[in-house]
Amino acid sequence: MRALLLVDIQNDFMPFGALPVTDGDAVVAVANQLAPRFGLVIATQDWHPADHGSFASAHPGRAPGDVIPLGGVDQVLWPDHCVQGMPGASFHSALAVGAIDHVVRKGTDPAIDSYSAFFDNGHQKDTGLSAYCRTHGVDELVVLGLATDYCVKYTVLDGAGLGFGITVIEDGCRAVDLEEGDGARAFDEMRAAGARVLAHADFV
Ligand code: VGL
Ligand code: ZN
Repeated sequence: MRALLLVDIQNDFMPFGALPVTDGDAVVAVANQLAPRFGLVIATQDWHPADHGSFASAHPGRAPGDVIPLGGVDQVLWPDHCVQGMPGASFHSALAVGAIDHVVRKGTDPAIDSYSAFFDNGHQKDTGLSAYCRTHGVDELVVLGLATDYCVKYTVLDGAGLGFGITVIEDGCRAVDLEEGDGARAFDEMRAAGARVLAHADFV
């Protein structure tokens, strides 16, 4: 069975948010169009404690965009974003949340980030998503959301590595693009890992 996986469609990743993704709000309509075509819809939320180690503010003298070691892996530092329970962590108000069957919250451990919906960035802890999918008979995931070059990419790479069939809806994703071309390169990496990349109009 296939499920739709909506990645981090949260206020702080919208153009008006704390970690703005250009045109990030364009993914909401794509999510709302596709959701009714799925028997199971899963959504992730980036869900950080206020002192999360991925926040530049947690490291005196550091600024967003700096890279430091965190939890044994290289970590890009970000502005404070998606703090648990704050408005920035909520789903975009136009997202059809009634269609969502299951929410996965990630990035809760202050000592390590979790871009992927499956594992933290050091691949030490499992979020429980793969077990949830297996329990519900899900072997195919259709993925869209924010951001292409971080949480979408690592979710897709981990999902493919776990053996799920993965389709990424290209026009349902937008990139941070810290470096120009990061989003396009992320799609190349996802394809190389075996993911299908499709426009939502071509998805059947
Ligand atoms: C994300 C940067 C930091 C994402 C989350 O959802 O892609 N990016 N936290
Ligand atoms: Zn985050």
